[in-house]
Amino acid sequence: MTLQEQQVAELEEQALGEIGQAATPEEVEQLRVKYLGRKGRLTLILRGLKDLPPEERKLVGRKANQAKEALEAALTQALRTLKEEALRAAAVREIDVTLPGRRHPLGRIHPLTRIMEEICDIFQRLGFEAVEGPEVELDWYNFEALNIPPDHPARDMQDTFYFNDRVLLRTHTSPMQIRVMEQRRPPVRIIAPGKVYRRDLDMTHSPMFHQVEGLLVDRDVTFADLKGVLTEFVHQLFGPEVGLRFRPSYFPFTEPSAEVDIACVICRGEGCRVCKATGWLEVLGAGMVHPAVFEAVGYDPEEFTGFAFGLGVERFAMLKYGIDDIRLFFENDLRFLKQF
Ligand code: 2NM
Repeated sequence: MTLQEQQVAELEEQALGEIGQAATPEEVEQLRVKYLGRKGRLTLILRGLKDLPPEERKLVGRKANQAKEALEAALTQALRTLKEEALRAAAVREIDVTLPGRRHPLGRIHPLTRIMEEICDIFQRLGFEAVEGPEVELDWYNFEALNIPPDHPARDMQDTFYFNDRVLLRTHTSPMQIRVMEQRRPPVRIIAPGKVYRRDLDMTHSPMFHQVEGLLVDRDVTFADLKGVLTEFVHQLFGPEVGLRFRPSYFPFTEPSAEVDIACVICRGEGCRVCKATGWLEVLGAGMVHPAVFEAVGYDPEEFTGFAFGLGVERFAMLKYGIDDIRLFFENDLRFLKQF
């Protein structure tokens, strides 16, 4: 081996050693310049080949070119390895398992949904089955079968959303009770929760609101059963101390009919703005199912009696949470909803 060949071999060995030691992509780049740059040590040797005698030029040239290829391969490999290590280190830094977790914003159950579930739970424990049905109803189910004659004020265009003279948005959930009675024989014990629609809008009325209506039909059902069930319901929802009173009233679908008041839950009966200084809050309508309703569904009113009741869910929620404007339930303002 000539002296020149010896030098190339040593240079290659030194360079490969240094490349193996390089700790960063920048250091690798510096080594590329040092050996293969325009004034690099191997570049200078290759450029000096032309001054060598032909025999030596051939031998040293081959050796130098092999060294150049070896260095280029080593540099590329070193760069790739270092970049992979850098990426892996960065990933470890980003997935810091010691960081406390970030909290996701939690949704909440809407106050109306909550009250609705509480109400249904109480009646379900008393043996009532919850049934749901269409909000777009037929005149028959919403009015006719409920003993509401064609000239009754409740049918007025002022109150009811009509699609045509037979099809409408239900104004109460009692149509479901007609549907169930048409399909089953007594005993019937159901509640019908859901959305209802009336042409009405102010602080205490919304064109869409929620009702729960109940129905119990069997042999020998009396007004005392009605009082017992509603008293138990009010006591479970508002507390066992709350007083009730049943006032005579009128509904086309019940006879006799009653309106049910509870002692004002705001002032405990002392008299305040919410109870208009009466000490009482009207919270339920109720009564014994009218014989004409039983006849409409094919029940014999001589064989069966029953009671029914209805309540507005928004009113209950407003009383329970002290809310004075019904529209708050439907604006979906998070400042309101977050409080529940
Ligand atoms: C009320 C008040 C009184 C009621 C009656 C019926 C049916 F279908 F059995 F006839 N369902 N709901 C009723 C009775 C509803 O809401 C204030």
